[in-house]
Amino acid sequence: LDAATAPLPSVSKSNVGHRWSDITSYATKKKVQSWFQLPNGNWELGRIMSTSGMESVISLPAGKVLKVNSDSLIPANPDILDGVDDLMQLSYLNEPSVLFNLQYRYNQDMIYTKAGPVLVAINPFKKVPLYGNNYIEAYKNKSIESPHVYAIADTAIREMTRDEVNQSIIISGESGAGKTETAKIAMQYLAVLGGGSGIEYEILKTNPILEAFGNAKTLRNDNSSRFGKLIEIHFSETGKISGAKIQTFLLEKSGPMCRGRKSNCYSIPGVDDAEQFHIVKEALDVVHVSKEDQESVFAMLAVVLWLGNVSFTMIDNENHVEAVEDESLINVANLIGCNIADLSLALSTRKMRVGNDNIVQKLTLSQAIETRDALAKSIYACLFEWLVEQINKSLAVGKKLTGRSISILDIYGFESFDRNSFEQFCINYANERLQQHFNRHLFKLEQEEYVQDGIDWTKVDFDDNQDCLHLFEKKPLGLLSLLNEESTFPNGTDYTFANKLKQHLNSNPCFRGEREKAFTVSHFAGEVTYDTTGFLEKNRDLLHLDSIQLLSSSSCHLPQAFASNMLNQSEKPVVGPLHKAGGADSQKLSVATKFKGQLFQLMQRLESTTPHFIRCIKPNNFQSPGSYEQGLVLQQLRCCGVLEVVRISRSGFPTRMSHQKFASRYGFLLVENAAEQDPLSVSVAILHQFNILPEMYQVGYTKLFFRTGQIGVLEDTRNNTLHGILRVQSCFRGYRA
Ligand code: AOV
Ligand code: MG
Repeated sequence: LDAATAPLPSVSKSNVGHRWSDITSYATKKKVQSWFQLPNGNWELGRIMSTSGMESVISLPAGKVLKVNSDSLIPANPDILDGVDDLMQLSYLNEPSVLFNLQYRYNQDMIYTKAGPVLVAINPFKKVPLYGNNYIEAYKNKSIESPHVYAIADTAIREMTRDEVNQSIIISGESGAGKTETAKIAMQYLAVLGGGSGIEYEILKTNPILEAFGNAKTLRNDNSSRFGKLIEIHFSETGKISGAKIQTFLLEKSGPMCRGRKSNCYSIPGVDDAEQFHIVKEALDVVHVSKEDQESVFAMLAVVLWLGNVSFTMIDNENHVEAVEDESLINVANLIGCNIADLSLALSTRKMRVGNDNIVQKLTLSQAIETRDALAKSIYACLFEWLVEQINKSLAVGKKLTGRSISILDIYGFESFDRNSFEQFCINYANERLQQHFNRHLFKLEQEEYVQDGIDWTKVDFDDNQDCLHLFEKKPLGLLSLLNEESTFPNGTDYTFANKLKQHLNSNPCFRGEREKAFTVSHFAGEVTYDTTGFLEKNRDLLHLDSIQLLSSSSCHLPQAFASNMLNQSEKPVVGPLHKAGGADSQKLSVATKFKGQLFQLMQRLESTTPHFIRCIKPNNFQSPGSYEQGLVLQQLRCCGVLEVVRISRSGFPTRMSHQKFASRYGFLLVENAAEQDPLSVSVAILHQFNILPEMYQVGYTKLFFRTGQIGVLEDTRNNTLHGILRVQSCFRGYRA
């Protein structure tokens, strides 16, 4: 018992968990397990044999005995906590304990674990027997309680019905971590529980369509989403799905297109293209895209592909070119429904106004290629938007949206590659915003529970990522403003942009100028270095009016619709064929501005919902089942702030036990018989007997709230006492025999 009454380490806000040296006296008396980090970075569970001064002797599983610095040891949890389904239940919260707990579960196909209010999902990269109607039924009836996407979706439905507040399920994680699959699993649950009107079937069918047009194979994921998606599913008062609305964000158009056109990758093992094509066509039927429109859709895809084959020949010695009139050019013209000559001109010349004169400028090879690719990208982006619009029309037909909705957000996670460009810049900015939402919300919720149970609670402020957001959003001297400003300068280049950033932002702690044209941002999830090459061009995303006019001259309705869509996106549509010298076109909103606008709108919508967070984790980089790389998992847990959340929660009183449960579990340890007393009195007597310091716990109306590690100490004492009793009993039996 003396171990349990030994002085306990103080818990500071920043305390990651207990360092071994804090509880040396406890450690030496009990051969408690501890984590030891091997040279390869992995953690192994050892048992401490002895400790003297700063040195400890530990024995590792393979029979190895090591003398190590005591400070390098991190306490492990008692065995009863192996594989707990909520990380909050760990007495010692530290990285190895969390990693071990998740791995322990993962090895048994328990891929879901709670981290306090957050669901952690580890990608199994294989079919796991956790889904389907039987499971859905079981979660609905609450006959299964283990963490699951279904359980999250169920809570969302219940809270929506109970509180009449819109809900959101926010899914994040790295590329390939399983966000899109998780979103589909959540949709499946909602479709079954809210099914009946038939619209649920349409909603499920939007997935193959959006994936076919908006996903691409990348190095990290064979089926990587190149857009962010929010699907808002509406329910009627009787709990039936009444309609839905999809909003997409920032389609990375060069991605899927280049992969389709130039990747030389035409097949993926296990994927039958013909079958997938059939599924997509069926899905288009379901969401009421007519056969005729479907033909047009595939024609537009063919345009994008054929455009990639259009080539140019030199026509003078100033590098000017004209398009080669071959099969590709003819096919593009036919499919768009325009003249071959018009197409040829649109690709190789540009109409300009210089002073009062209208002139036609011939394009150089690189300008022509740029124009051709810009046209292909715009057609592709318009096609995607058009499809989303058709889907939305179908999902909302004749149905009044009720205001009772569950939104599912499937967005790209933080990306940090060897080379990071404009796309990563936007994606990471979006994640920074989402992270802020995450922090603020979880922190608030946590504190509300304390208030509800009436415990003393001084509000803890959380050091959020506002500084980094400021770096992006501040006007006029923030990353986005400076980018937009430079994009409007005719003489602005990536180089001048990078220099401006360094000039104005170097004093910002989240910013660091790098050599050449690069800069580094300290994101919530870590530092990312961006290469500004192509930033201005991608931000301007200009499509020359010649191309837009070409499309509007088309005899087919899709290209015409695209052209008017492109003109509508301009802030001040420029009428007439003429351009300012320098080649700038209509005053189009920059990509960054548009993206920021969408993001603000998204945040506003999420802000009015009760959020449920799911963090997806990728256990290895090979998309292979059964392999769990501790380092990789740890990096993601750190990145997406899972440990942070548990840690924040633990700076409060993360362990909760009802008076009743506490009294019955530890009451027998009392020296004085307390059998007659009520649970609260028994609980208080236990706390006193074990000298649990007043700052280590709080007594609420219904529960006891404990700081990190408190239950672990009591639990060990309980186990040792039970062990002692057993030993005495067996000795006694031996004596009698
Ligand atoms: P992502 O959405 O997070 O990546 P996906 O949801 O596309 O990742 O998952 C990648 C792959 O992992 C899927 O194609 C499945 O093969 C597998 N997978 C994921 N979750 C499960 C699951 N619960 N059960 C079985 N297999 C699963 V990206 O879109 O690239 O960020 O932009
Ligand atoms: Mg995805």
